[in-house]
Amino acid sequence: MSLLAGKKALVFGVANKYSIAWAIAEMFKQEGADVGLSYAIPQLEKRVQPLAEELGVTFVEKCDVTSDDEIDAVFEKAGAHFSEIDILVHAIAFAPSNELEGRFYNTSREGFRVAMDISAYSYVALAQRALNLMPNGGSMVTMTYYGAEKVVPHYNVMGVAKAALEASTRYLAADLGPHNIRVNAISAGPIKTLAAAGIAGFRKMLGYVGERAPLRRNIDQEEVAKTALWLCSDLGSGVTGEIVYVDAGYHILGMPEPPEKWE
Ligand code: NAD
Ligand code: 0WE
Repeated sequence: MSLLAGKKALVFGVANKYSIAWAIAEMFKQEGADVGLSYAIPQLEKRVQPLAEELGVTFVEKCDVTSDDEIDAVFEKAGAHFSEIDILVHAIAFAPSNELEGRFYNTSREGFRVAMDISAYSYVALAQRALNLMPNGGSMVTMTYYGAEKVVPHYNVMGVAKAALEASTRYLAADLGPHNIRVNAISAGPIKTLAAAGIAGFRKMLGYVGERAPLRRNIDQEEVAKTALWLCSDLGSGVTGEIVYVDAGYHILGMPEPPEKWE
């Protein structure tokens, strides 16, 4: 098929083989794209480098998105390596772990700032640099979650940050549309990745959602990657500013089916 033949993609957010970003990188490579990878901290190099080699990816750079200098440096290197890019993938989120337990009203000023900076502003920061490498247009995609729109217990300040991320997706789409750059977000159902591993009760949450979602199951990284593929290929040419759900339909429910007859 080779839906991305001749395309160049920069993928941010690979931590290990379970990362959504990794599934997207694999699929993009399989569809003919030239892929570059970026990871957050030096300790991840030993995880990401072998994955990159497995794919034959030679552009692997560290970038902590809290640093404008590191973002500038990685895009300078990307410009030297790729000269132009067609695709930006943003699969990054972080809130201090103490903010993802207890009540939202206890959110600290610092926890709010960090969650917003890393999980929402970073998409804007990467987009403004990517724009300079996309003279012929392109496509950008980020990862969001339903906790942006409805209250999900303990998602707390991450829900607020995802709401900002989704609004940023729309403002970026409006600004970059005239440059023939499309900007979208994928709202994924829960998946057991590193970012989910530390969450108390995550397995129970997977069970709850999987039993009630219209498709009566959970989704996986590959299904997210397939949607990233159509959004970033010519198949998505008319779509921008959109939040696309890859959640087995969970978000359409107003009230889940009762387990048995109610009367
Ligand atoms: P993951 O832990 O594999 O990926 C999160 C990435 O964010 C990691 O690679 C981490 O290094 C990176 N990151 C954190 N702080 C950073 C910083 N300062 N600079 C650069 N990178 C930084 O987990 P994942 O589930 O693949 O998460 C990817 C995205 O998908 C996140 O935006 C997450 O919110 C979103 N998402 C996840 C789920 C889920 O259930 N796993 C559901 C919906 C959306
Ligand atoms: O976006 C996410 C998780 C993002 C995340 C995860 C962590 C864990 C480790 C952000 N910051 C941190 N900080 C850490 O220290 N998801 C959509 C997965 C997720 O996380 C939840 C969920 C779901 C779903 C947290 C509480 C409730 C539900």
